[in-house]
Amino acid sequence: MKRFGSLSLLALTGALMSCGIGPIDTTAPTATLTITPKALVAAGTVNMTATATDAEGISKVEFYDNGTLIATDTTSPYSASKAYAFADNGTHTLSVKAYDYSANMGQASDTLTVAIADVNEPNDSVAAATALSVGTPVKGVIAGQDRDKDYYKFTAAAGEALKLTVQSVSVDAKSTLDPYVMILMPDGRTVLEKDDDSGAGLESEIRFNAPAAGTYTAVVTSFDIHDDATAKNDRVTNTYQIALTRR
Ligand SMILES: [Ca+2]
Ligand SMILES: [Ca+2]
Ligand SMILES: [Ca+2]
Ligand SMILES: [Ca+2]
Repeated sequence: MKRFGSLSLLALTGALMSCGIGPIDTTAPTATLTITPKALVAAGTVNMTATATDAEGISKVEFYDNGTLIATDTTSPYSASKAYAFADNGTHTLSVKAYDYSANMGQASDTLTVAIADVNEPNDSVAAATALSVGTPVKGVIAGQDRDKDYYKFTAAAGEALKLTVQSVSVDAKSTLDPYVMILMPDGRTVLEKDDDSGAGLESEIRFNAPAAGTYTAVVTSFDIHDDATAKNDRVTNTYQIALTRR
């Protein structure tokens, strides 16, 4: 039996050699990944460059962001790029998978930190409020300080029927914010209305009629900061969108 087996293997090897097919490749390619930059504090593009080597040659290199395929490159130098915006805040594992012609795969990865700042900061007082107009939503984040509050100002006519919403996961599935919002009268002190979760899920919504013509202020923060005078809630993933509409 042994003799028969080795003869068989010899015959098979001979047949493969005569067909011009070499030994079966089971060695995975080696890969490296370089990402530039490794951290983003403003919206921008990240460039990924990979090297991949294999005795048999490389058939393709795939680029992934948190496990999602973003690009495939079949020619060296292997590269890809991706634009990141506010809603991408958080940690991203960028990785490459390099394949040879026998489907062996070698991989490499690195970490990208996206912490894009709230462009409306500092908006921590009535005097520094960001302008908000009907029909034009504004995006922000409760981050950058232990107890961030974001102030927005808008004008309303007497009796004007309006709706103010502060959405978190509805507009950014990765948002960690449980929003809380308060509307101040034109004196900048008297609270007209406040809301925690009248919107979808934990999101805030206030429907109101402006009692008088003037400039009102909306103050956005997290429920934690509102509820606990010592709570700290500083996360780049505390993203939200504030919007004012007529109803
Ligand atoms: Ca190989
Ligand atoms: Ca903020
Ligand atoms: Ca602020
Ligand atoms: Ca809430």
